[in-house]
Amino acid sequence: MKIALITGVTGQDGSYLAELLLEKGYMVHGIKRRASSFNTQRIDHIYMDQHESHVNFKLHYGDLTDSTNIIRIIQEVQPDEIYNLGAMSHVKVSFDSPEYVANVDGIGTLRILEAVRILGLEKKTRIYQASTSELYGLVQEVPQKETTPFYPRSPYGVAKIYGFWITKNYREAYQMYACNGILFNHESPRRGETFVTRKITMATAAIALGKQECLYLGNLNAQRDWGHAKDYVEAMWLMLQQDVAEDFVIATGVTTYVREFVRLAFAEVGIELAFEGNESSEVAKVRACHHPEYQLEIGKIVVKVDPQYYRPTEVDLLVGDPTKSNTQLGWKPKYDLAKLINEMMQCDIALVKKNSLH
Ligand code: NDP
Ligand code: GDR
Repeated sequence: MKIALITGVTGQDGSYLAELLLEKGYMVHGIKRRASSFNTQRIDHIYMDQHESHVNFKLHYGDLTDSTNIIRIIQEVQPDEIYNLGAMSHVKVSFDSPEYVANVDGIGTLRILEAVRILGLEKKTRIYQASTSELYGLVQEVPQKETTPFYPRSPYGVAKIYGFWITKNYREAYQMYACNGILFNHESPRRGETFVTRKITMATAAIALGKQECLYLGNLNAQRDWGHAKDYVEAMWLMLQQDVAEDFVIATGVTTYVREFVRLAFAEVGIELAFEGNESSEVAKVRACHHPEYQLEIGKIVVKVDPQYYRPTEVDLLVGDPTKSNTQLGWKPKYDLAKLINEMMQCDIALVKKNSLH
């Protein structure tokens, strides 16, 4: 039985990856942070009571800022594969706590690599590092691929660039099997509520059901290459099953404006929008309602731009070229944007209805 260790197991990707590895017959260990209230909602459905006889999913308390604890857990678990998904992952918030992000997202990666080396596990343990399309930042080339130069635009992107290079350096210096997945944005019904896609689908559901008046957003002109997290964790696993460790771009190859994502989410509940104004004064009004259940007043403003959500430096356009992962890993996403938005909207409509009952 293969043994995997996942940092960030309580996050969006960690939860889908844990499910995937359990399905594949792995013994899965995850690192969770101590919090003042429960933070395991995304994995509660796969967690089994430790007193059951057959337990193949185990959680350990830990934090990427604490080397002693990282070393101790890796020593205890002796993993065949480590997936380093733990991070302060919000780009806007990284401007508010830049030193913390450097510590967790940058040095945290070093702590994992060093722990494996200190414990003499270089030949046994394969490492996946959660790198990101935020490394590309300011547009240098479109679409972005493995050879495109990096130009990060946030403390998050800068911290992750350290994680990228230290992973590559340990691969070259110590012949470790360590690779970077340069993943473009991926979403799901489990996406954190403050990322733009989930913020939109949750608000659209609440507005359609009469529980919220208006959705306030920042830059509607940003373009992102959005995929589904379920497809992307499959690529993480594939990257650790190759003969030679390499870095791969994981993307759909299709980019969409934030404004268009808003339009598509409202269209899912039969609400047609008309956008008016520009940049910081833009609004979206209801043009028509085609769903018998969700009837809003025509002309009602349901989306407004609020510049407080702008970032000091923005990443305007991301679109990945997945040719290398398509050909070398045989990876192809099963979800397109329409299917992703449909799933997120269905889940958020159900969630708002459920919460309304309490
Ligand atoms: P989430 O924000 O949903 O999850 C992040 C996870 O990291 C959570 O489990 C969180 O714990 C944990 N974490 C945060 N700080 C620490 C810390 N100091 N020590 C240990 N664990 C910590 O992110 P995603 O699942 O979306 O992303 C997974 C990884 O992939 C991240 O590294 C992210 O930067 C990267 N990435 C994500 C992309 C995306 O589009 N989703 C694209 C490219 C890269 P808690 O639950 O307690 O907060
Ligand atoms: P991103 O995701 O920064 O690409 O990072 P996010 O969903 O936060 O933003 C995407 C784009 O939407 C614009 N935007 C808003 N964003 C948020 N969060 N809230 C708003 O109200 C809003 N309005 C407009 C943003 O300006 C941006 O252009 C995500 C994270 O998962 C990272 O961890 C990961 O590395 C990258 O994707 C790839």
